[in-house]
Amino acid sequence: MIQKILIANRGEIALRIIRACKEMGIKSVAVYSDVDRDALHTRSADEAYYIGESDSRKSYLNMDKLISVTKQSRCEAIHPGYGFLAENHLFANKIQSAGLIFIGPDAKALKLVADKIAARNTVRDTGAPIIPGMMGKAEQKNEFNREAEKIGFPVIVKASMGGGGKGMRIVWNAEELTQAIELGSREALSAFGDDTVYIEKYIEEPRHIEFQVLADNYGNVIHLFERECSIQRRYQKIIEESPSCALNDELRKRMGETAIKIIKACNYNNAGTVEFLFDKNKNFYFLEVNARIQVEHPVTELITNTDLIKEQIKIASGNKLSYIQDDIQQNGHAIEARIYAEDPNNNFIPSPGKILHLIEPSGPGIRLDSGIYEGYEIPVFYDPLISKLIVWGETRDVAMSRMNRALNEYRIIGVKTILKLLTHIIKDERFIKGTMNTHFLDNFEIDESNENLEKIAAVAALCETLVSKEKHTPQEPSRKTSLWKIIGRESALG
Ligand code: MV4
Repeated sequence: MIQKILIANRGEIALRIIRACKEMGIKSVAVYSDVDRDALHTRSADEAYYIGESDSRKSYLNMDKLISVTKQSRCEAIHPGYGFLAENHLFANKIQSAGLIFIGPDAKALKLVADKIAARNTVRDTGAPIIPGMMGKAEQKNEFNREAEKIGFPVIVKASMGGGGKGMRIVWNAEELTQAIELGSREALSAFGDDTVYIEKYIEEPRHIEFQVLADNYGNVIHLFERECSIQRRYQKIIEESPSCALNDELRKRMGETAIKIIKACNYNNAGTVEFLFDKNKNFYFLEVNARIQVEHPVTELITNTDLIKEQIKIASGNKLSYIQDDIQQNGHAIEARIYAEDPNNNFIPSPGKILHLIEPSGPGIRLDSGIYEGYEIPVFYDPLISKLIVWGETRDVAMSRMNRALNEYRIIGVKTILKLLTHIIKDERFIKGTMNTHFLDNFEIDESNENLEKIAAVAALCETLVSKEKHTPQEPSRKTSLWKIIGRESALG
């Protein structure tokens, strides 16, 4: 087994990996930028090394620096987490060339699944369903017009090296096509350094359902069932759950077997996710392979009783899978809500700043994967995801009530967050019935009429805390409804 791991990441996922290392008796090494000197991951690892300026290009994306610190600290392996360099095949290659272990897929598999056209070809050859569309690069511009007529409108323009929706364009008729190709390929070039685009049939109002897989270095592959990830905005997931309300046992079995077939065809190893689009007629289509541990992995861990980070480390150490497919059972229901420090009333712009006051939910069925603490300053430089609240219940109803209860316990004062939006989402009839699709949050309006009252109460509550701290005397309860209740999610007026 690997004895010492460098974690090339920050925030909640760095902490998640450090915790797995501690439980496995593996030494952990954190890396930090200027602004992350006081971050939790920096404090929690066995050792921490400074790697550069706050701009991630100067620190968390600096491959050579990361590899030199790995050697200097005598680590044998690097865990990339998600984002940053997690799916970069050049990084995986460099690590291997340096005689170190990349805790993730082989560079070759990473390279294959990053190329959407190449992945579509590999998947088609397995007989798995793919979205009707182009299977190669267009040699001439007029090829797009011919293909679009063959596929039928609407079509979608995608960047072959793309991800996260960049370079994507929905095209409803032939007149719009030429410009969409032009704009899409320009956007693809600046975002991915490659202007290759292709077109597919546009699937309207699909659900996004993905399967977690584990593959060892000896060709053994299992799936750990699905996650429903349809509730998102601008390709950023907000709520995920497992099982998905859309699947029955027959579909679930078919999709799981398809995911395994795809992973085998790609010679993919370690943890990964096979994404599917699921249409109104219950057809599913391969979308892409995510070659990393994902943000929403805890949902799978809670319903399958597994630890995916430990499995990643064991696989990278050269162990065979410790499970066969029949060992993996779905038990109960899990829901994850992502807490972003963003302003829901101002187009979700990031809301960096100091956490002035923090109360975290706990109790039965609650898991909180968080990277913050009271007094911590959320930097502007990185992703605004600050914590993940994951709940488990024996049924979906129990999990939903538990999520509601936990969101109501949560208090984050000092920065704007989407906490309140989350409480509205889980009370939405479409969520309760489980009939959501990827357009769930389009035109989603919430009533923030108590917003001012909350602000005033927050200031008053802070004053009260400061005064009581100064006096060193316990605060007498002076009113029936505490200020803390007012600033909570349950309105004191209601
Ligand atoms: C699609 C699609 C509909 N039809 N492809 C968005 C991110 C990128 N990875 C793939 N995406 C989509 N591809 C076809 N042919 C709709 C989306 C899409 C989406 C996919 C998954 C999760 C959320 C989404 C939100 C909007 C659009």
